[in-house]
Amino acid sequence: MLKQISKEHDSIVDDERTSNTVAALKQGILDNLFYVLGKRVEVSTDMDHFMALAYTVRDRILARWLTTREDYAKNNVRTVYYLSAEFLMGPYLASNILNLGIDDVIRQAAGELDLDLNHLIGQESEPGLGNGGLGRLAACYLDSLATLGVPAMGYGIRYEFGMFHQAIRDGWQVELTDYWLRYGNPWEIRRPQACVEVGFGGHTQSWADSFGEYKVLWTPDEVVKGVPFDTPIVGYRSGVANTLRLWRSEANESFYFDRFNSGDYEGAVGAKIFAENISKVLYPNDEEIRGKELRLQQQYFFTSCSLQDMIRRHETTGHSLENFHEQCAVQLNDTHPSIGVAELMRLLVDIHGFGWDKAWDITSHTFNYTNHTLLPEALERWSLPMFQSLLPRHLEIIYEINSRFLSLVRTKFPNDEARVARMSIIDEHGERYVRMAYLACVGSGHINGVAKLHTELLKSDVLRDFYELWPEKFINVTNGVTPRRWLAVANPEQSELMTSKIGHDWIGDLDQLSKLERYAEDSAFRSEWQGVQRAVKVRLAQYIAAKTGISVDPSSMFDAQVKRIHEYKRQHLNVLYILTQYYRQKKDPTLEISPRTFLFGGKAAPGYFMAKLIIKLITSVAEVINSDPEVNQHLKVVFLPDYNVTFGQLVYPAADLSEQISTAGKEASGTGNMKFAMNGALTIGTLDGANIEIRDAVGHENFFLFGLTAAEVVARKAAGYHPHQIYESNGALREVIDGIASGRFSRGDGSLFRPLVDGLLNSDPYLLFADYQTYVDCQDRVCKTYRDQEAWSKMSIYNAARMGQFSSDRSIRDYCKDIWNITRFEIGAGLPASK
Ligand code: GL2
Repeated sequence: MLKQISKEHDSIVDDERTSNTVAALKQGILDNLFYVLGKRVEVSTDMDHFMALAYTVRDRILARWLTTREDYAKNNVRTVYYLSAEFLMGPYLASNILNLGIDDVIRQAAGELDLDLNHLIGQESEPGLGNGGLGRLAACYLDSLATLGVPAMGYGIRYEFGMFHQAIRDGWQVELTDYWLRYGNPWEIRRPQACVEVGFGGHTQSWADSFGEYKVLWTPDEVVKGVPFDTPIVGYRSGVANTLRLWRSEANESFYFDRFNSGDYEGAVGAKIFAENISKVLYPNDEEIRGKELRLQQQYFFTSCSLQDMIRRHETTGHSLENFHEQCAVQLNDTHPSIGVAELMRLLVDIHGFGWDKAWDITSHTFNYTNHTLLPEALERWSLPMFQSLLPRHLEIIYEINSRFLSLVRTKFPNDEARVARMSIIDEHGERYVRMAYLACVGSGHINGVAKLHTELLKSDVLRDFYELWPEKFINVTNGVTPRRWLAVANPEQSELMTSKIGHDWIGDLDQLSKLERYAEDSAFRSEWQGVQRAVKVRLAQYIAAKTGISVDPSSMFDAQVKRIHEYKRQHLNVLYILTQYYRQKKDPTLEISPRTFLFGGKAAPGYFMAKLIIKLITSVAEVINSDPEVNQHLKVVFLPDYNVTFGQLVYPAADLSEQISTAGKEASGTGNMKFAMNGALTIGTLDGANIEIRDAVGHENFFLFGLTAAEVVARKAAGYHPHQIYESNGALREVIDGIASGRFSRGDGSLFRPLVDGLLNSDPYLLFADYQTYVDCQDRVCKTYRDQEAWSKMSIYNAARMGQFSSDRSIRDYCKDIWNITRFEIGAGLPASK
């Protein structure tokens, strides 16, 4: 009976209720408003309308979501599991509408209900479940996996509080809580039946069983429940909807009530708090993880939940765990989930009864590791006592992995104990630590960097010993970004123009953009291109005025640096140039300079004093320049508060110039650099991260290059770097630095920026002074070029047309081919075959 009803229901789902006619969509919005939100039209708000529309769109996703899952199971497919502590998804509505291909009908349906689609899209607050590039990359990859029809699932944490909101008060960053779930989340579905349990603390006991086999029992102190929340990830017109499964930690009822019933009220409440805290908040530190126990709890929590879930799924499709690695390719997005290596060993050996060697064979063929950073302070390590008290069984397993691994090192490199000490997963120098990157390297089949230079530096420096041991494990996969969100959704004006010339295939195949190249020489096209750029800039200017009260001139050059605030990214180098221009203009008001609007956006980690001071410097300089009538006709400086994905969608399309000015050898790849160039911005940049590949792709003549190379940076430091000498010998630089130090930009307070100025004069670890003059000279070339709008537009078109390789579709193809061994893509009905 139930079957019968369910069949009828399916056909209704496919045909009537969720069809894509304007009438059905209108009905869907009204029904969801009434039946799901419990609101009558007359009293409904903008937020209600957004929610009703979101549910209406989700209704159109459900059938393909379930079918995708069933098809994967039926076809016995090898599946990619992308484990990431961060998924910075951005708002879903516009992207889902595009990927489903229902933009026109939805717009019409909304219009007929007197609703403005763009306005509704603007109501969605984004889930800020990531810090920056790393989390956003994970989101782009999910989009591409679904678009290419690759069986895949993202696993992470459903943080209750995401990345903080940034307000600017008196020029300083202030952090405000992000309660993104305030109005509910229309995209997710809670799946309580798929809950798992995760243990923490306690002790282990070992014994030999009746066959003489060594057995271990771990008895944790605390057991928490992981509850999955699933969100569909719709592929661009691929018929596929994959799943993002995020885990929420909750108190395990039986543990909780046991304590409660036995009168241990404090213990009961403590257990509940312990459990619920785990998925409470995202750590807002980009690239620097200090020894916070809660962070390790988070990492183990979501990794264990995910591996248990994979094993359950694997077994329910009738497979033996012996071939787990043939069906499951697990990607570690940085070291955050690398505890998974020890956890899978534990599950296989302790729970499922495998011998060590077989378990290791499965484990080391399951995982692959992506490294995302060259900064030494970002390489995670956990103090041994803390690790031991939280994960005692895992530490034993890591000791065993390490001892076997070090024997291998000794065999390969006899009589080299220094190497053995360097490579040990346990850092024995002084206080003892577990080195998570090493655990990831030992337990993974492949190790990849995220841009060519980055991978080379991993091989020659950060992971050199591992490269010498296992050169075949190392591989480069340069990052990419999804053209769906970053062009089609973010820049409808430019998209429409491109589509009018080359059709819309570029959205699913970004290499098609090369067909635009021939239009670069076409002056009629260039003037259309300029018109589009102008319209997009007007949109951003209106937004800036509304948000900050600053009026900017859309015909000035929009020069943007939006990214996390970090010394290595050198937002303050940009400020040194702005002040150089300021002094030039003050000295000679008749000086011809192209009007420029400098746009900054980005958050500083709450405990990172220098980054916060850089924000204060930018806002202070902005205050002086924007209110000085002698210069504010030519120069404007804007700090855009609370930079996030939504905001990025406004900024990337509107920029003329993209600032990618990190010290060479520090930025692993960057992905903002790609988003800007795709949208036609020209780059001023160093030879760092993916800038190098972008420059090669767009043509050296279409890229403003300056600065030391990574090798020169190292040589310069080795030779003894004296920033003070540069300051002494460069008059313009001296004037700028003295100006900052004097309090000229801080209402006379000469002490405010002292830490920043002293840091530069005395050590300047990121070599701002060494790159200062070439940066200024390069900026002068930028100004000159911008005066010739025809030349600029030509360069801009070449930039956009040559960015095909920076689509995340290309990156995902690389991962499939070189790392995951998934070769066939058949979109829709026939899915990729198993290996
Ligand atoms: C980062 C790198 O800094 C950045 O260069 C890279 O583009 C992204 C994605 O690979 O990863 N590493 C990191 O820890 N964060 C990044 O953005 N937060």
